[in-house]
Amino acid sequence: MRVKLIKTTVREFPPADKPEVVFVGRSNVGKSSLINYVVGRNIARVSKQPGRTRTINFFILEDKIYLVDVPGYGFAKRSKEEREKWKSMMENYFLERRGNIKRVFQLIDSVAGVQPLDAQMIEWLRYLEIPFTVVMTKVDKASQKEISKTHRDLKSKFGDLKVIRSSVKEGKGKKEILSEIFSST
Ligand SMILES: Nc1nc2c(ncn2[C@@H]2O[C@H](COP(=O)(O)OP(=O)(O)OP(=O)(O)O)[C@@H](O)[C@H]2O)c(=O)[nH]1
Ligand SMILES: [Mg+2]
Repeated sequence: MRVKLIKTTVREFPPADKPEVVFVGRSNVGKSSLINYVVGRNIARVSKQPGRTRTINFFILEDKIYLVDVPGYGFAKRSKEEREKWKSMMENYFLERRGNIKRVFQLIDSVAGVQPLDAQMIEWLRYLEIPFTVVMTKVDKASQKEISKTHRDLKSKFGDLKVIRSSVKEGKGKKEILSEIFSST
């Protein structure tokens, strides 16, 4: 697929002239990896260490859609000041772009399950009325039991949500995510 990085920023966004989709979730949940997998190119930076992505990164897909990679939340080793910075950066981003954001992919680690900050994020997306789809990541690392538990938890907390299961390692979920991107934009 045709994709390129066009902007790395904390508060100055590109013109809102193309629909945009965003990948959010805990630090290390696999946002940047999933973007690379879905577009078939290593364009977003990935790391074993949480906290890799520090800025809001805009990619253009097929000259018509913004894909946005953002820093994750819940990274325990961050200072209070850094957490505050994350919060104001993300609040500013979502408030400024909410009209342009056609879909959020909310990533949830299949093994770790739904954490309090994930639940907060989902509540916030609902409050902002931004459509979102949950992606359970790293299913290759999870047992059948863990996968079902995470899925069950999601349903009991948030009702009947659309949930996509993904693994970058085993190549799962690409078709579903791409079709969600193209049908939302
Ligand atoms: N086994 C397995 N590992 C994965 C998968 N997806 C990502 N990873 C690994 O998880 C780690 C974190 O991946 P990233 O894509 O950098 O995570 P991120 O959510 O962008 O993290 P931040 O930028 O810190 O917010 C890397 O070591 C990846 O190789 C997957 O589907 N399966
Ligand atoms: Mg990242």
